[in-house]
Amino acid sequence: MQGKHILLNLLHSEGVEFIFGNPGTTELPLMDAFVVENRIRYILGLNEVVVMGMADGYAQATGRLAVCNLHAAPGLGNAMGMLYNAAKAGAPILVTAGQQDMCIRLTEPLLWDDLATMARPLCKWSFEVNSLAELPRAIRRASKVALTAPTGPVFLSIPGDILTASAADLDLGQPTRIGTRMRGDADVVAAAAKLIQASVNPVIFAGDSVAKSSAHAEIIAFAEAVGAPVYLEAMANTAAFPSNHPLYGGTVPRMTPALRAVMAGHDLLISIGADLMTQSQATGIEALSPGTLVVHLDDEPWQIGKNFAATAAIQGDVKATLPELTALVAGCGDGRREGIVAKLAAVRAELLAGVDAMAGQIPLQSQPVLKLIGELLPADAIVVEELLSSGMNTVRHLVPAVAPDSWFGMRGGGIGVAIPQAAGIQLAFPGRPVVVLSGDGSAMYSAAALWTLAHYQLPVITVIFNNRGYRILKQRTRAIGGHSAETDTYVAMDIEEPAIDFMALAKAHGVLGVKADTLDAVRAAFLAALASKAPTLIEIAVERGL
Ligand SMILES: Cc1ncc(C[n+]2csc(CCOP(=O)(O)OP(=O)(O)O)c2C)c(N)n1
Ligand SMILES: [Mg+2]
Repeated sequence: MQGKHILLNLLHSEGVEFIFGNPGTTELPLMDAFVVENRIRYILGLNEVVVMGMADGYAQATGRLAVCNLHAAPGLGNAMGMLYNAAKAGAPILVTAGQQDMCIRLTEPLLWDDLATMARPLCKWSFEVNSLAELPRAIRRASKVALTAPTGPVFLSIPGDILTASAADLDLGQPTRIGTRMRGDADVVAAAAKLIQASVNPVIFAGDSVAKSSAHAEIIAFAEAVGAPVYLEAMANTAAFPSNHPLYGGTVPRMTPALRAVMAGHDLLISIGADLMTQSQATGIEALSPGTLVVHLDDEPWQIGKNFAATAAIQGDVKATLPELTALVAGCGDGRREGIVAKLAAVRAELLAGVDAMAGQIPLQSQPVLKLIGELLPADAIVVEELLSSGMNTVRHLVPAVAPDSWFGMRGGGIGVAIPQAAGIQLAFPGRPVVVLSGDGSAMYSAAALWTLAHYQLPVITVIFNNRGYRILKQRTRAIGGHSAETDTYVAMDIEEPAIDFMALAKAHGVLGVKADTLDAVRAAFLAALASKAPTLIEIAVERGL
């Protein structure tokens, strides 16, 4: 049997459903094998940003192994930004790249480079397969490593002559899966419970590990027992805590002064799988005030105590570990829970009243649009959010992020990921509405993903909040208080002259385009897109002012 068929057999036995790819000469034997392959589907992206973003979306939303196949050094190079995002999100992806044949490697042929070294900083394991005989062990190991907590991308470089070589009786081996429900150390859990009981005003930060562990019931029971507000981690990605729960407080700001304001008055920080604390810029102020006690539970030991000492440091799976901790602190929040709920409700009511007060404005403000979309969103929808200035810390108050697999957004901060991710997610969940909320600037990094939506008839609704520029960068430039702030001039942050013609862009890629510049038009366009079950791009002109 030839290497190309052996590779597909191995991937099939690892449970792989899709290979997201963009082919070149080094992948041609594999593409040839797909002519007779009917178990795994090859999904074409028109560039590697799209390919890697799709694999990321699929892997995050399912927790299953995604495979992407890139073309030699330039293909891997193009994918690196999205591989960075996938690594930050811990997405279990087997990244493969076709390599030039081993017999000419030494001559440094076109498109060749040291692929394993290129990928290594962003992957848990990175290796170039050197013979067909090595391939089964390499695929088995790579798949296991990607899916083992903390999950994440791995990389294999596969020279073309491995795919064309033949082997008669190669032992393909079997998959290995390490059980994921690791319980934390009981002594440390008991120590954490003591800290929580002694705390006067604890606060909980929730992160991706909660959603990955499907631990909503467990974190809700814990938060209610402790009687503490729950915020999502700074680069909030998943719905780590349901945004419609009365103890939901919002997302943690990504700038330390604002974060310190959230932390004011709290004597204990309990991180349930949240990273402490990804900031988007240096401010010269530490995220936590000195002496703040920290309880940290995560399956990722690297994150525990990484920047701030954890007084009680528990390595374990959230779903498996939290019930024990909850049992030990039962009732300790009874005296304060109602007061906290009332305070959070008042903050939310004020926010919503402010949003309603903006509802009549034209050009539309983003927040009333988001609130409307939140009202129209079907309960089983999956949102992929890349809104920047149009979303910031309030988006989940307006568009509910409820189920652990219902929301994905910007874990790594490399923009252009949302439309590709949505394609991968829609392939995994064909029956569920998938909605992208994107800035105009972000969408342009991977607009070619629209073609994939059209080609495979993936009914993703892509909503573009078009303020014709990089508004968040203007806001941040103004904040540094230099020439831009003095003159209200921002260099290279407008997308005008020409403005992007999103209707033509949609049409060029085979996607229906609709413009909606009033709330009524947004409602009509969104409902029509949901009903049509066809990929649709809705462009909404929103406020440009800072
Ligand atoms: C790959 C990548 N390139 C550049 C940036 C820097 N960047 C951050 S936000 C932003 C602009 C986003 O514009 P848009 O999506 O229109 O959102 P807006 O700020 O207008 O709300 C840019 C260029 C980035 N984060 N990632
Ligand atoms: Mg913009």
